[in-house]
Amino acid sequence: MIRKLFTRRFTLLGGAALLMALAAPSFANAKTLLRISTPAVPDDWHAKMWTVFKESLDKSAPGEFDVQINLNAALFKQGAEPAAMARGNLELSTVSAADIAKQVPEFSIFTAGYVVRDPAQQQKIFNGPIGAELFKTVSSKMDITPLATAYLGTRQLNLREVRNVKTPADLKGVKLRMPGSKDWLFLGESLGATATPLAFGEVYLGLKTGTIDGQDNPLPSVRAAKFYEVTKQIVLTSHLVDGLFIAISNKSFNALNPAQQQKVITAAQAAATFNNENRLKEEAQLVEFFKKQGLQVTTPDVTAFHKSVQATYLNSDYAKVWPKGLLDRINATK
Ligand code: KDO
Repeated sequence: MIRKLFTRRFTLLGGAALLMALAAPSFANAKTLLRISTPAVPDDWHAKMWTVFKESLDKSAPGEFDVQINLNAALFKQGAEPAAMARGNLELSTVSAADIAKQVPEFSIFTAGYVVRDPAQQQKIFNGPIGAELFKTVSSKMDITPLATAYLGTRQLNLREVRNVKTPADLKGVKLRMPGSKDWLFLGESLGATATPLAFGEVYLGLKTGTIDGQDNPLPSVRAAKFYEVTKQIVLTSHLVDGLFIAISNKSFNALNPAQQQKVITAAQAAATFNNENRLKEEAQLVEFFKKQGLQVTTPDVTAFHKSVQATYLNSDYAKVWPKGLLDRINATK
């Protein structure tokens, strides 16, 4: 009798355990997969911010999301993310103004040098009516929704060999690596250099071997990607107050319920805030760091760069597709 009871209990318990085990995979499947792909290197703030995103969702929606972070362009190559998101092969990424300009030509205004004045203005532009209007177009044309604006930093020149650079004329013949799209290349040319396209992940080797003479990036990325190890000079041109937009594929976003959508937005904003605060703080300290590493940090005639770059854009086809009054509205954003 006792034995029978024991067996019965055992079977019941065993059955329950078996049921739970069988049910487990479907619990796991019930989690919404959020794959992230970025070319960012692990030590850069816009890589670390994704951990903040993940932690925020783990806290606000425990067990609801499976956030998978892929750094170093491990999942999609740099620039391929928007198409992957539109197809539904990728849920989240950061997209640049140049990525957006490929499909929303008016957005090229933010790929132009010396348009956005500083990081504070950048946040006001994209968190205000200009951002709201343009993001609506982005969503309908690209099938992705920008959720928050991350400050990537202010782009500076970084050269392999020391050079006396005061004006754009001094960059004549310099093979300057730019990210691989026409808007980026135009920016490089507008600085007076010979722009050459290369993916971010190949820049270190390019500098080391001399296939390129220099590259441009914000100082925190020069540190995180260790470009200072293979270059001798930083020229503080401050030519682009650069931003990245944390974006989600519309397919994924529309599949979420309103409460989940709000949690994803909140997580993206927390990630951007983390990035922005840390990047600004670090950016202000890095000149000293690079000097200690033996680099020459020089200041060119920024007004000369500003004037020349601005004239190049205004005389180009780019300015023709900028909506009437947009530049004035940007300039008036304080
Ligand atoms: C770069 O390739 O120089 C760039 O800074 C361009 C940005 O838009 C962005 O893709 C960034 O690289 C990567 O996230 C790596 O930091």
